[in-house]
Amino acid sequence: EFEDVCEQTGVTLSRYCIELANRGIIDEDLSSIFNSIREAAKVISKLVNTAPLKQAELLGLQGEINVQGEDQKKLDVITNDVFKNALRYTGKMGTLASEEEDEPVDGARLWEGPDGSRFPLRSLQTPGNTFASSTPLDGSSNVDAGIPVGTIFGVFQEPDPAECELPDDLSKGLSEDQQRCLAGTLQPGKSLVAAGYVLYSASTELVLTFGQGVVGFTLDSSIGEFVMTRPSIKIPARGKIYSCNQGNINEWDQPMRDYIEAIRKGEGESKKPYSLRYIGSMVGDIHRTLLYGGIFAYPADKKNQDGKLRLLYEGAPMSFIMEQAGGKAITGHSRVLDIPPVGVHQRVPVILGSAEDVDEQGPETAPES
Ligand code: AHM
Repeated sequence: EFEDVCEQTGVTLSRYCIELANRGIIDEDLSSIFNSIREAAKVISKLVNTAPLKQAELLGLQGEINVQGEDQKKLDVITNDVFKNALRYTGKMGTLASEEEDEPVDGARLWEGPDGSRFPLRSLQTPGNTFASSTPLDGSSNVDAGIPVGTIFGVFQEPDPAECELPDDLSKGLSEDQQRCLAGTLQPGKSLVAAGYVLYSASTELVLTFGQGVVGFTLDSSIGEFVMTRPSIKIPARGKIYSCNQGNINEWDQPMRDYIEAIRKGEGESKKPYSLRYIGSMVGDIHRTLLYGGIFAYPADKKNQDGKLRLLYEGAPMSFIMEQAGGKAITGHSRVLDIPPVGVHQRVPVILGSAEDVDEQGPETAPES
């Protein structure tokens, strides 16, 4: 009977996670975290799809400014709550660092339900906590116009305490628990155990990696399930599309300007002129780059010396996915996944995509095997 069901639905994300857990590729905690991410993604997809019909409730500004000085949209705040609460109720999450939270949220606190009931969440004293980082609604400046947006997430396991001493200036004034929270949160991308994104577009696409290749699912809303549509995503070795905010070209350094000018005119290594495609939604721009090949860049510029994108919950998860698909991800100087974060909302220049395109742009930074 079970097989009949699978024949009708295809391989659902739930089944995929159960099978990986049965084979010991992921543990039950990670499987449970992904159950929550899946449910949150369905809710966010519904919110984004129906937002134009509920303008007063869902569209426009919240009237708050987040810790990075950006206006928060109503949907930024709502989707952050959806994502946070979905993860909290698993009882498996130690800490969540989010674009929309000034500081990492401690999953160890008792969580109070709307009726006053209190849910025990995993205590930070329990070894093997999970640390998650997320941008619940990336590209939200696009959302009022119905342009594609996304969710990005990364999952870390609790590091060995011996290996995660915080520098003095970061640990000053923090309790022991807070220090553990911060040390678990500030891990380099190469320590990610899973990462993924959800693209809310003409279809809702969920792409993930557990460090063994990249797999894509599409939401079948008739059955409310993510169904596997791309069992193994591999980025082409070279593409012919570049994706960046070319309006910033005068702010970039000379090598970046020269590179973009060269590929635009067909004077790059491939000798073919590249097309420009840029949505201004990282998830959409990277999804296209992953499937069609080419290069996506948000480089450092004169105004933003560290670029615009955030390391923990944008740059690192996307770089992990890109490398797992056979591509590369660099800052212009080094491999993004090697950078140890020193702040939760730290920014990083990101240049990622097809291996040959990234090599042409920057120094060779072969991923560690
Ligand atoms: P946002 O979520 O506030 O819209 O900012 C994040 C987005 C990324 O999705 C995208 O890559 C970048 O900002 C676009 O920035 P710009 O408008 O400077 O090109």
